[in-house]
Amino acid sequence: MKELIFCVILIATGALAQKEEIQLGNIEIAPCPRLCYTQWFDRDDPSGFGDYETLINLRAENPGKICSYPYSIQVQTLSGQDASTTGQVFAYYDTVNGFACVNAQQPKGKRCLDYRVRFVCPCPKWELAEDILIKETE
Ligand SMILES: [Ca+2]
Repeated sequence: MKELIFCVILIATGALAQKEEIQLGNIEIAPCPRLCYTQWFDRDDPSGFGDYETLINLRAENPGKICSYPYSIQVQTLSGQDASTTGQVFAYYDTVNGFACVNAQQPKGKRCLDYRVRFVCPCPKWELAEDILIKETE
């Protein structure tokens, strides 16, 4: 995460413009990875114990689609409302476990809403290759 924040700062200040590597004094910095969102995943409904969008299950069901170390996770309801604004309680909501909303943990006996998740990962190689191809043919 520290690297990502550093990259964002560098990008914001224009320090990375058109450069594969930059030098700050004597410190050489590797190029920052380009980041992409994965597709949205909605593998569970809250009809049982809750809505379990866990990384272990998502990876098993979508091989190769989620990187090993996502930079961040985004969660929203199927209608597009951000999870943090629903007032519901979450068992976990992170880039290690994924996301889970447990019905029994919700206030006033309410059931979890149906959520979907996506992750920020380094862009897939084919996408980068396409980008390079476009630049070469311009
Ligand atoms: Ca769901």
